[in-house]
Amino acid sequence: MTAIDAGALPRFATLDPVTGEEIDTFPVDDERSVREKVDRARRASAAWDRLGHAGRRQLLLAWRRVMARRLPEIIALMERENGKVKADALIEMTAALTHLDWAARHSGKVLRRRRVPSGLLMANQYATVEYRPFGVIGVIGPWNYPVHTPLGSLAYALAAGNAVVFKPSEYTPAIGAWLADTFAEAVPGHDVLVLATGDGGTGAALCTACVDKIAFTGSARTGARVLAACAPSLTPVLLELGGKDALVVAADADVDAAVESALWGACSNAGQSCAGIERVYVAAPVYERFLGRCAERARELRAGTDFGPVTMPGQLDVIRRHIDDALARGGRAVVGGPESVRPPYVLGPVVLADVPEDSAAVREETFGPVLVVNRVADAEEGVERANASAYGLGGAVFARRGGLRLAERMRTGMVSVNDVLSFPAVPSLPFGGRGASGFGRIHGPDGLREFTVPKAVTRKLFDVPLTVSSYARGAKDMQRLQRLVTFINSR
Ligand code: TXE
Repeated sequence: MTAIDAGALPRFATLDPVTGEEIDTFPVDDERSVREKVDRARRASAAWDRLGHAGRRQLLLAWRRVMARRLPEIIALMERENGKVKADALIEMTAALTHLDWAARHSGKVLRRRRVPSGLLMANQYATVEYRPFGVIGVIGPWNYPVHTPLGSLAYALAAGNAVVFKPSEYTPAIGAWLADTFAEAVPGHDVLVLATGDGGTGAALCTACVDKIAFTGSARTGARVLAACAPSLTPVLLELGGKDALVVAADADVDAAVESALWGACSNAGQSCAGIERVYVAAPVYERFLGRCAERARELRAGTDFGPVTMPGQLDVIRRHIDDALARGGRAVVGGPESVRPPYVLGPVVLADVPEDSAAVREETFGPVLVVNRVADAEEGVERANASAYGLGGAVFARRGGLRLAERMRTGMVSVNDVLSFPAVPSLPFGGRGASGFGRIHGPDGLREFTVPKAVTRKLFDVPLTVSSYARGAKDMQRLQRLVTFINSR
């Protein structure tokens, strides 16, 4: 982020990661301006809530239509500000619009008030549960999927009836501004998507600006900071952090299909996907075949055509360190190597084999087009090694038989069988991880509920001839209650 002092708030520039050219400048929102924006969102939130699910559905679908109409514009901006190749930008927009559509259409069904059984002892109560919006949600977004990832919070939070203050990554503020701009065009008069721009300081200010919940996507390290910043005010947080996803290839797998998926899972979006494939564990009987085919196909892929540059310059140092460390510890570079790292690109996929499990390339998030391929005795051992990670976001299994059983044993929030990265595109599925990958869920019914407070209401329908919760009760009432409890619980 380049600081430029101008006007009341300092401004920062957003740059094209390939040419280094300035794209635009944005204000660095400070504590005061963030607080003002939260107040603004709060003032708008009541009317948004009153619209109800049907009213919001119309407006959110209108937003979806505006974004669809302006698709070429955002794809060009994603290519420019984020460095994505066109295909990656289009895939991201496809998934993002699918989620917005799903959230708009399903919030009523999932969240509206419904009657629940009140039980034998409380049969005189009409019991209902309803999922009410929190009020104002602070969304702190990343740069790697600058539309799809924040929209996983924005669309679901808005559909649930909240207002949102959105702080996009300092690497993609123009894309964040485009989201706010299209919303304002589609939904005039409802100031419920308020943009705050800046770096980590602005994000930190949002955590302490009296929002009702923070939805954060980013690194595990910053996630821990967000959690600590929210602790004193007991502000709840949703944390979507990184991953070190593994693909397990069983001896009976379709090896060619597994190779294609492994390479796409590792290289799409230049490997900058929280749920990208970074490790592959291949059963010994098909290991050499997998590695040979993987090397052949990897040599055909090119940066600039098949995937874009690395968006954040500092990431190239991480990628190079992981490659160097893997080789120093006895791993083999089968395709590419340290020389593949040429700013702003990793020139082609780097395939490393037989990398010790204690290497940085196996343990830490690489976030680049680098694939570690290791041999295991069988798929069971592959799952064990996959699970020996601090992260627990997603993963994949390739097997002709028993794939679901292996998927069940993966210690992650999501798994694809005979495919990769299919779960984020299914809007009714929850997205999120465990361990160092964070907690809470976006997407699907769980993602809608994440932005709500369950509200339990009981309404007394009639008096019963047994007085318990009143001091008008007598000894007889207690005797009858005891008989009743014994009868009910002895069945
Ligand atoms: O993340 P940060 P960065 C991983 C990936 C990447 C690394 C660093 O490995 O290389 O994290 O990326 C805001 N309080 N992922 O530096 O710092 C910040 O302004 C509140 C995986 O981009 O976590 C930005 O908007 N907010 C991940 C957002 O947090 C703060 C996606 C993310 O920044 C803050 C991104 C603070 N103290 C990175 N400091 C995924 N899950 O896909 C910074 N921010």
